[in-house]
Amino acid sequence: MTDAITIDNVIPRADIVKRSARIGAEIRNIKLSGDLPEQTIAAINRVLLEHKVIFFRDQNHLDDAEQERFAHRLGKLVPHPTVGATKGTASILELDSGRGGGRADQWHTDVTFVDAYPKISVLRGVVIPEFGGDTIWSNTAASYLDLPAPLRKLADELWAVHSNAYDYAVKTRASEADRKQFEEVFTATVYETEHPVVRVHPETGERTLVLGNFVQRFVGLSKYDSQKLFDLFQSHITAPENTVRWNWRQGDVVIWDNRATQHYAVNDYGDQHRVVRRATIDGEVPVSIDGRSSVTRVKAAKPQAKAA
Ligand SMILES: O=C(O)CCC(=O)C(=O)O
Ligand SMILES: [Fe+2]
Repeated sequence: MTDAITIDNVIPRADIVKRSARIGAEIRNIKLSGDLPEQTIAAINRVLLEHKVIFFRDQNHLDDAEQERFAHRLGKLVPHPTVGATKGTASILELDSGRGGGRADQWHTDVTFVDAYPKISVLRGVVIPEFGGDTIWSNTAASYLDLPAPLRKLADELWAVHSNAYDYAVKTRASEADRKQFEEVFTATVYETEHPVVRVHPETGERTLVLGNFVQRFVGLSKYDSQKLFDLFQSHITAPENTVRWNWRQGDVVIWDNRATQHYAVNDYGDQHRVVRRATIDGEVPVSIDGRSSVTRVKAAKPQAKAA
């Protein structure tokens, strides 16, 4: 077999089905497990770097443990810094539509409020509604390249402050009670981290935009100017041409390169139940195009509210 028809001599090209020109491919005929040969893992990683998000149908054989055994082959598992991991797992974060924080209906890159935020997320569809509940990903390398030159130049020089402590009421459509309970856990430790708006991808060398819902403001700009500029950049990132949309079935697994994407879970399934579980792989501290690293400025335990 030659490389012309296979990836790394293991995945036939015919089993890689692109889902849009700029982002997303489905990989067929692979049964994910912790026991896959090293060559297959390397090939999956290569396809991931190229397409940014990859989709696998029919992985109903996976439970939390096997999902993590597979994910661990892609790197070191890391729990969510404030929410932690589901009991008995190293990193699994469950998103349940019936609970606070369970509907990720905002454009974001996972956990950018810390410096070395995760490089890869591996998400499994556990309970999928009959209609709605798709997830959308956007390619932040393609959207950088697609920026008009003056905006690209501006992005190259800008840094942004990311935090997990933001006004949840403004940014989510969840109910008041859900929001409060979630917010308390999610912000038990408050982080503020400065990232370059443009980072150099450590594996591909591509320039990618680092923005999304954890951004509070740009360094050196007022909140007011920051908001307008943020909206402008986000509108380029989320342009439909830079995105791909996945209609989940139970047992699907989706893997994204969290260094080169944002995503949004569409909240259009009403009160149907939806559960997805995410295993997360530790990332590297981002580096700007002029070689400077991201810095965490604040990491502070929030004082507990005293009972009256
Ligand atoms: O619910 C989804 O489809 C995506 C949830 C999400 O943002 C995540 O798992 O990081
Ligand atoms: Fe997410």
